[in-house]
Amino acid sequence: MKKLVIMLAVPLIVSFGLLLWIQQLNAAQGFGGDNTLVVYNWGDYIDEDLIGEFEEQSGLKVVYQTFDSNEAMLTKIEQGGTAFDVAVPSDYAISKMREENLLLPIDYDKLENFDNIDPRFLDKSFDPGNKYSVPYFWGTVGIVYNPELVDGEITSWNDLWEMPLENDILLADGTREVMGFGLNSLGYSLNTTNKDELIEAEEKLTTLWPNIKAIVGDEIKMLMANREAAAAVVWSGDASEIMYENEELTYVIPVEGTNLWFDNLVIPSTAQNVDGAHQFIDFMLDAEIAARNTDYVGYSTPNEAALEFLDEEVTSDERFYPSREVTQNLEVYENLGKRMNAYYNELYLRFKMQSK
Ligand code: N2P
Repeated sequence: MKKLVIMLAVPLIVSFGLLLWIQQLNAAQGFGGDNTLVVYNWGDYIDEDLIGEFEEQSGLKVVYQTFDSNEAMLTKIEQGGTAFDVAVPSDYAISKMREENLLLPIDYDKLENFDNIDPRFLDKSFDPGNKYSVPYFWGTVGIVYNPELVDGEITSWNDLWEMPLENDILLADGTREVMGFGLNSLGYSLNTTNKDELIEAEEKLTTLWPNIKAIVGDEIKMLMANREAAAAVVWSGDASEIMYENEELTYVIPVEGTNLWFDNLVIPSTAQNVDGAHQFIDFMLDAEIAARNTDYVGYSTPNEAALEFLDEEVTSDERFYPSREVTQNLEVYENLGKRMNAYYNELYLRFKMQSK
């Protein structure tokens, strides 16, 4: 009898396990569906408790995947074979995805909480009328540094070259970010398409290698908190997150200017659960949910209604919530087209290969 039970149970358990495994795999590979929602976001860019709460509220199972650059996210979606229902590209990547018909329009009848967004963050040139995207976080690129480890005050990109910072700088690994500060340090636009300027920027960046300790991803926050480096080129939200625990650190928007960026929620055209995607976007737009998410990830929220739930010390800090006067002098990345993007990537790679 025992034998018979085992004989019957084993194949049953195996096939049940196999079924579950196939379901998970399908969702991850992009064969989502009505009960699943596949979300593709930057690493360290959500309070993961909120995913569970959304699942409970919506009855949907969220398959959550992350990327670490717009370029990686774009390549994956462009290649096809995925079924992300929600993704979080930045400005210039949104414009590129729009051009390539990779996005579905947002159905505003399905969003109750959209009015929570500060109009300052709407109707940008990368998505006029917000036809395809809803603001998620925004910020700048700048320098976070530890005044105890730096001899003097850092105010400019050129300080990275000129101050005694040997083997003491970390860089966030991003083509536009690194090429951008190289260009800005020379007084050029970070959207230049002038090849001479680009080559000059790449050559100047190469001379920074003696000061560069490493080019890294999200671990930049941990490394700075552990005093592994004196300064780092980071997105403002990463600086704010590090500084929350390590008050001696500070963040500066360099005097030569920098990038102002916007990350928005979009629905890729291959989505299998468009209704669920809208539910998720609306959930993230709720004032209290947005406040909790902001508090957790440390980035700046475009959700005006969320501000009242946040620490005023943070939301009134001009380093992280710079005023219009400051942001109007900063540059948003433009979509430079396939060939120019490839050229930026090529130069960035060449710079990286010359590490000491
Ligand atoms: C979060 C990265 C945010 C990217 N880890 C800024 N566009």
